[in-house]
Amino acid sequence: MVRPRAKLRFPWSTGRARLLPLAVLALALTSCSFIEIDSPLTIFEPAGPFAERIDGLFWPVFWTAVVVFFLVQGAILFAVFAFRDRPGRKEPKQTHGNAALEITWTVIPTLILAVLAVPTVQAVFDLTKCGDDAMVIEVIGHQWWFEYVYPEHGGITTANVLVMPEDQEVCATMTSEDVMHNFWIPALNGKRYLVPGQTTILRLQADEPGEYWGHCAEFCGLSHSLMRARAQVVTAEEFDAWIAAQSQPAEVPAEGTPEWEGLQVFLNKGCTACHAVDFADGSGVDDVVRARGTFRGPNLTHFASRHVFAGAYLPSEDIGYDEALTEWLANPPLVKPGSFMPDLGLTGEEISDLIAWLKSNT
Ligand code: HEC
Ligand SMILES: [Cu+2]
Repeated sequence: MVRPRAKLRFPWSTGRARLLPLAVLALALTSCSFIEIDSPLTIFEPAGPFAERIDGLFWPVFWTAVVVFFLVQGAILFAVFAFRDRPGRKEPKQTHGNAALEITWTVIPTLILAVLAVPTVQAVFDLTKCGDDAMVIEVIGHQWWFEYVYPEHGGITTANVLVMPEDQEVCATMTSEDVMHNFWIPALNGKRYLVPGQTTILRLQADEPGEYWGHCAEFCGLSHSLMRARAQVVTAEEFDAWIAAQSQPAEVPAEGTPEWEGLQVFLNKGCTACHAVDFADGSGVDDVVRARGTFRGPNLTHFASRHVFAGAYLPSEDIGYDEALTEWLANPPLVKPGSFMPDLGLTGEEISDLIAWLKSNT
């Protein structure tokens, strides 16, 4: 029997619509971060052993998938074209089920998955436990900034920028003070949750000094998209110098200077309800270190040494440091939606004095 043949017309087989598949492909490709080399959150530039471990799993799995994809799609296309209906062709023999074929196409994927599972499971276990020589740094998630505490270095407390030495494993010991967050510095390792009331760990290590960007990877509220992380990897000597500098208490500025005026604003406008600054005993300023475990903002003792603030979101490409700080102090929730630092109704002069004082906290 010769069946009548309908001419197939797909919407994309006519006119300008022919470009549609191309446009879809282009759109799909733009989502591949490796095309844009500058992308700070690319997973394709591992910078240390733990990220390399994951990268080393990714590529074999990827290429296996590529081979399977082309074999399967090739077989489908071959069947479609080789056995297509043609004038004069007889209806082929109809079959149902083929035990040998079905067992083959079940066993082969099972074997592939079993082989890939061995290094995968090994890596999962290896990345779950920190090494014995790792340096512990606590990472505490807040809406919307990361706090870092160095328990092996006198409990130095900082925010936004995780300073760590090169070639040294850091055991990030992580928790959250509010909702779930997720710490992710793609060049150094995969993602791991920060869970309130629990401690999770993440191994971090970088081979070279440099700046590695990260981001909170769990939707955690209004300003989740502005909750960034940054690892500043330095040489061992630079790290020791940083520890020494951060261990110093904050200095009390000379009376009458703008810095001193700024400190007065800080002490008298309610800032100390949320922000700690570590002054030396007997410095004449009350030691305003707050107990941990309560609601708090970033420790401001060495604020200016961090160069970024508000969850490493500011300053940004289009707004400089002083300008960003002015906008921040004038109305934080306007800059960072939902921010728990309120608009404290500061005057222009109070803000400029505060900035002078904040910038002297190096
Ligand atoms: C109710 C609590 C609260 C009060 C009061 C408060 N802040 Fe904040 N502050 C925060 C929180 C929370 C953040 C972090 C916000 C973020 O990044 O999302 C912050 C961030 C900051 C930052 C950026 C710090 C960094 O490293 O990211 C500065 C500077 C700052 N506050 C200064 C002040 C000053 C000055 C005052 C007083 C005029 C003040 N804050 C009052 C809660 C508060
Ligand atoms: Cu978060």
